Amino acid sequence: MIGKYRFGTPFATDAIVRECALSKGALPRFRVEEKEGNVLFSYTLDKKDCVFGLGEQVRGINKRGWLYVSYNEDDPEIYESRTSLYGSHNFILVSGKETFGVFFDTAGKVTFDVGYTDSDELVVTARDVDVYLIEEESALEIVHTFRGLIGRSYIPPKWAFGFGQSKWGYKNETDIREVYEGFEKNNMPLDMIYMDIDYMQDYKDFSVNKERFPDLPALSAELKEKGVYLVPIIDAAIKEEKGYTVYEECLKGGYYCTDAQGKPYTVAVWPGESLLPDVLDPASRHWFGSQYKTLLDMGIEGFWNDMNEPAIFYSPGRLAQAIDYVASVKGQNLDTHAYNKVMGAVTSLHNSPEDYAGLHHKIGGKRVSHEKVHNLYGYNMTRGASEYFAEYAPDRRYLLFSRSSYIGAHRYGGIWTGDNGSWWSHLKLNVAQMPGMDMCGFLFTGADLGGHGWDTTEDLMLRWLAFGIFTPLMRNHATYWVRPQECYVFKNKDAFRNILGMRYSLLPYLYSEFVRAALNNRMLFKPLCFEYTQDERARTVEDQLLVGDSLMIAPVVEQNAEGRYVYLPERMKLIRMKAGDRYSESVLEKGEYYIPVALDEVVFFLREGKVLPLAKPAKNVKSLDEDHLSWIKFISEETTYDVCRDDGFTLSALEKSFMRYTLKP
Ligand code: MIG
Repeated sequence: MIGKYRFGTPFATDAIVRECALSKGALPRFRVEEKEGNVLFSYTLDKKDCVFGLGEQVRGINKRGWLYVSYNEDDPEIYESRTSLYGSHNFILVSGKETFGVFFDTAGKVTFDVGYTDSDELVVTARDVDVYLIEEESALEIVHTFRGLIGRSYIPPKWAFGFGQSKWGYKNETDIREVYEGFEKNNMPLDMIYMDIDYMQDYKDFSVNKERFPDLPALSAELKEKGVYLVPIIDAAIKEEKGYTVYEECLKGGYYCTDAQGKPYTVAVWPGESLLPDVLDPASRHWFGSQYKTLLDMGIEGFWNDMNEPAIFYSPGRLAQAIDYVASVKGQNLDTHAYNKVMGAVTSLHNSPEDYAGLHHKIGGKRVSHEKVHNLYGYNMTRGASEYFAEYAPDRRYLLFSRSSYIGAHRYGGIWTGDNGSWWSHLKLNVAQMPGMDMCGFLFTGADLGGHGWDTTEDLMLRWLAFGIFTPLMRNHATYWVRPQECYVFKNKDAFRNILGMRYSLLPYLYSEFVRAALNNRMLFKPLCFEYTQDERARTVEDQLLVGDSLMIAPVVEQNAEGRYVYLPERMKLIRMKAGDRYSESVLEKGEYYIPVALDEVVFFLREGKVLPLAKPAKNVKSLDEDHLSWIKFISEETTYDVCRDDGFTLSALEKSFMRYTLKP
């Protein structure tokens, strides 16, 4: 059951796909009050209530006990103290004494005080917002109804479920070949090599540096032949440079964000002074999307959209002011406060609220300040690309994922969780983020495995990969200034080969479960208590997840740990695997266990009454042999399992492409 309640005059976000009439009467369950132009929605939590959701956010699976702000933010220092990340996913599920879901659909800022100010109070602050209240029998059914409201999740091509290697700093064809050969020589599987901003000419979108990549189409074709796809990055901003066609077209068509008077609003990012395409305007969005053609024509079939919060390093006007200010104190004896003011003048330039207020979009013929619609930018950049792909090659699936997002973007692409750190705490965060993102429709997601910033270590990399083999987007990515972390640079190569190989063994299962979850608006990663609803202990489990219908995982997320404590909410079969071979399985009763987990093995749990198909480890998705599956079973009667065996590229064939297997005990 869905109720819809309107407060103020919200901008259309296009988050929902099903028309929904406004409900009569007041919003149930919440106390609603107005304060300084905002609307406050308050709900008193019972002592044992949990609050789930919020998609890509900081902290645990249960969001209770912290303050969360939906205001898309590019900040690579993801400390526990943060309140915003790159996405705004305003759906929460209160579970406990009463169970219900609420979606706050607004393009602007929303604050979720989930027992932060007062441990028993949930207070959501927004303005100009449509509130959808969803009531069903269970958490899973609430999520299902919500997902029906927001529409079907994006499904990438099958090769995108392989493993991808990335690092900021692969600057030319030689570097890319070196990565390919690193995997090839070490007999490690690989499906994608990512290209970061260095492939471009002077950081210009849709350009290729000819010296570094003399023949990108040839390179792409050659690697594809070997089963490896090149996946370039696309940044939001367009360099201002006379003669650069993309810029010239942008200017001529008026496809840019403006100031309040309608003049182009210059911002500076990687390419220096740039314009932001006004992706909130349908014509501009279409134009921006059509630019991907340049790379599509070169044989590129996958993209990652970056810097689309949008990130702004500075704007020339404000930079000039800052420089003037700094110059004005030259020669003065600065005390700490005065010195901090000087520092602040410069460090406050990026992503500044003033620039967001100054930037304007065209919406319905009117000029609207960016600050009111901030959270929709990355969403619409990705939407533009996806809508264009559908024109370019109808029915073909492309790989596309974005850094910034809002609910609705889940129909057009996946997301990655941005610039995490090579910290054990971020491996744990990665685990906790998965179900929240699933609830909000973002099924094709993953983190930078091994960590993006700071130096990783071999054990962290292995543990992270052992979790990452379960995440739909499986990519090892890092920033340029950290030590190398390609899988083949480490000492224990067998361990890496084993774990990467396991991804491919599990692919028939993971892919089938993913496609089914997407087609049926279901979750792929579930908190334990969503299935074991009567189990009080399950409600407190923050570092174990159900993956699809058959499996439970309990990743090791601590340095030097040789195993971990695991809670089994029911009888399960413990499976230990190495390189696609199961070498031990044992049935454990419901309860708490200490489970040893070696660095080079993958351990998971098969639920009772379920089966798991396995393939042999493969070099890449293209060469995966799904004609010869083996099965792990924990059944006492005949059971069926449907494996998705589509061509891996087309969209319309998916529903009819499941192959049914009948398994005997
Ligand atoms: O300002 O393109 O999150 O994955 O490597 C940094 C360089 C810009 C941020 C992305 C990261 C990428 C990096 N980008």
